[in-house]
Amino acid sequence: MQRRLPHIVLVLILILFSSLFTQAQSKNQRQTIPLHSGWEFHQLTDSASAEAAKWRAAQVPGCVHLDLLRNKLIPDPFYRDNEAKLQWIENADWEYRTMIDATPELLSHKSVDLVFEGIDAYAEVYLNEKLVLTADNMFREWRVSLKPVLKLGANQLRVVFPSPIKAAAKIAAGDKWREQTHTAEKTYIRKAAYEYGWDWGPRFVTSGIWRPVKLEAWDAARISNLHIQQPDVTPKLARLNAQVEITASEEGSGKVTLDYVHHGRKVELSHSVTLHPGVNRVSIPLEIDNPDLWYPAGYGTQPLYQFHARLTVGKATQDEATTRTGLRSIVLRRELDQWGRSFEFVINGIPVFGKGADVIPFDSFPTRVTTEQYRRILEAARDANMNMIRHWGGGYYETDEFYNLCDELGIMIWQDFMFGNDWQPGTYAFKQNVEKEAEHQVRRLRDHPSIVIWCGNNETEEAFHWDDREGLPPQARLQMWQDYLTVFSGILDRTVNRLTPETPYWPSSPSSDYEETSPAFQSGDFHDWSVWHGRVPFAEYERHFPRFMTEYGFQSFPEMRTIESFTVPEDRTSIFTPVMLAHQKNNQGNSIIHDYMLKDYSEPKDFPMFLYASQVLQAEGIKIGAEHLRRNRPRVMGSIFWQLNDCWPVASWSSIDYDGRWKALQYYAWRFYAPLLVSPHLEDGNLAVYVVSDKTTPTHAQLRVRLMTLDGKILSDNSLAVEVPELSSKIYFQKPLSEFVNADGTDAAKIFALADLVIDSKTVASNLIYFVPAKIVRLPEPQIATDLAADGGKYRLRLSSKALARSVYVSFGNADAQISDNYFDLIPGQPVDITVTSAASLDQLRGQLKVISLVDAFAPSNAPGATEAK
Ligand code: BMA
Repeated sequence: MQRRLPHIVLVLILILFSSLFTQAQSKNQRQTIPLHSGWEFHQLTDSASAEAAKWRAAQVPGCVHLDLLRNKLIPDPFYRDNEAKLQWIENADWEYRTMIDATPELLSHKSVDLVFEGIDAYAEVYLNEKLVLTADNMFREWRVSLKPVLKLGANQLRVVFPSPIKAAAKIAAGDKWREQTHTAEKTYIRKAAYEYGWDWGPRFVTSGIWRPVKLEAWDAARISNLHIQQPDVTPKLARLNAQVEITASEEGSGKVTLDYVHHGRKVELSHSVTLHPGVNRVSIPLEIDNPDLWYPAGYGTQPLYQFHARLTVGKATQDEATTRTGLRSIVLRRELDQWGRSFEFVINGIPVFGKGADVIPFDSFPTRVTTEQYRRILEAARDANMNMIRHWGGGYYETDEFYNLCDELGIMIWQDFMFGNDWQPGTYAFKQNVEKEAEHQVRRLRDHPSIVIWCGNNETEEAFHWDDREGLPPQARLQMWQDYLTVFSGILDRTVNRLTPETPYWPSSPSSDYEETSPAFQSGDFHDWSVWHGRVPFAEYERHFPRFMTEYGFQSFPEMRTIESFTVPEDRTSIFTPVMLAHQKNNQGNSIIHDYMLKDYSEPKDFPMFLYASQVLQAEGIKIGAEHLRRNRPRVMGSIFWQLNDCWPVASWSSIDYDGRWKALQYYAWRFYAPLLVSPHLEDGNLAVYVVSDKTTPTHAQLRVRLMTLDGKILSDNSLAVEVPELSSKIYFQKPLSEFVNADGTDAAKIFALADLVIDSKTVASNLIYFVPAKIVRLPEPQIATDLAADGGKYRLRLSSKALARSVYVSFGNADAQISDNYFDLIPGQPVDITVTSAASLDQLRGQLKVISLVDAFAPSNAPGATEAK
């Protein structure tokens, strides 16, 4: 028998070999060392008390406000009216520090860089008391070589944040034009605009190392960027270029190996490179036959390709990089047509109607946003049949995680550069700063297939006419406009074109690309604020025909559970209590809601009912706008309402509140953004029933149109077979109103029309319409019957009603329950089943179940229609 080495010896030998091997490998390979531990912070001012000046534990990435909160030095910033009490923080100076342990191994590398993926925003960075960096832009990556300053052993890294308010004022003072242009001081530091407060957000001007910070040690060369350019993508063939950017410290020759997997097979390509000190660019052309194309949600799947690049110089691997992308072609089609110039996104050859909402930051303090929050909100967008969001310019460029999720969910992104409303400085230094920011962000984000457009700013083009700028001396105005064009139709446009030529660029939202001086709805995108800011009725939406709508909205309150999170009972007596007003950031916002409420319905009977009715008011209003926009495809090719989410608990235009709870609008969006929409509409003295299809194949269906009394009597019932072409909107049923309204002397306030689209006996879309304004309709007490039963691991709730019940709202008190539908209409005689998912028992749920509908929001004597019906 042969002698065998004992098992343990074999294992030891293996370990020894593999460690030798990894050491040999890592000797020259770029090393990344996160610097997230050991941080401390304190307030830095002469007058600071000993207590404030004490060093305390800090979290990096993070910010001053969260560190103060964690150390219990401030109360919860979102609670009641605490915001006002915390304004001192922005005027103080702050300091952070940690230690870097430089080992001989670290110092043996040719280069050791300190890399901040983001610093908010004005900061001075010292290593061992030597100033190594001054940062003034939270949207840039900052990289400095520490090699000359690092010493063996302990090194102190210190980051000083002077008050951003004072730092900005100092820089602004250096701009000789400022007196004439009235450019706001804060804009001289590139910092998220919403930190200074917005009409939905509190003011928390914070400071901090808000993105990861690390050391990067490398030798001959490192891969500084990997990008997959997609010059020509068709279903048959994708012609791509892998662009590998290599930063080298010395002359040399190397090899780049690129690999990816296609249809289960690994493909590997190699390319020799001659390296020179500095930046080297390598382009590796590749072709993928029958590529798996990436589609927006609703149009196909979202396959993603992972590309991996390895750089070797001599025998040693110097660096590796990966990037993930989806293959698709994008055209922003802008062709002359009978209405002006089209504005439609054509993805893989399909003109896609953009359906969605504007997205604002997920929190006033971005570093605490969790993966769950991103998922919850973005999946909710997808679940509500949205295929596009506009990532609004007053916040910050989101995390990789956010964009990855959008890629996976098929949510297209209209990506603003981060300029929100304010006029921007025109100094040369500012422009250079912006160019570097754009270069960094576009390079960082360009492989995300979800980004279908880059846009210069939010409403800055419009802002030229604000704040009495019309009255400025002509010479100043000319200079300002010149500066504007340099940034938004020069620098940013060029940067996008250079770095991601397949992605369209648009100068501003809204804009007509300078084709219109005032909105004529012929060209470009539009923000419709006639409703809300202009205080006109919701019906006004139907008078506007933008080619692409990027903002329109109406506020509502979050539901009671969310309100309870920041209030005490005395705050919850009316929408006008001081704390409720502190959580309303739009001037007069609660009064605007109240005015519309009285105009469209009447006074809700109490505070909880006001919250509910405000959500219905919002949802019904936006529904008018959204259906109008969809009915008008292809003239209109996008409906992005303001806004999807909140950054704190507040009364706002959002459809999902800060706690992630869906408002009525989110459920309504699910219906009005469905791929098949049936939309009854009163026009030219007719009842016209449209069917809108976003499907890419024709639909055969039955269209059923019924005229009913509010208490359930069917007055007429029409059914017709319809053949709905793909990607279309058309009227399929039309009748003069006189036939409905005057028939049998029927009172117009007591009837409604119901349109259903039925495929294989299944109703796939349903919608109703009154013949008079909602205020005149006197809804009967519906007496909703409920039946809650266990059903598999879930529950089934059956609801039925003898009379029309509008916006039926099901809740389970404090029990957490997921409800498959809510804020829906109950048609008399047509029971509805919804699924309830909850950990609570059947008895608990039964005990807490509450079902209300619109009539319940008003006292009977005061209900809509009460006076008219007498
Ligand atoms: C537009 C947006 C936001 C704002 C919203 C509501 O101006 O771009 O700036 O929050 O309207 O007023």
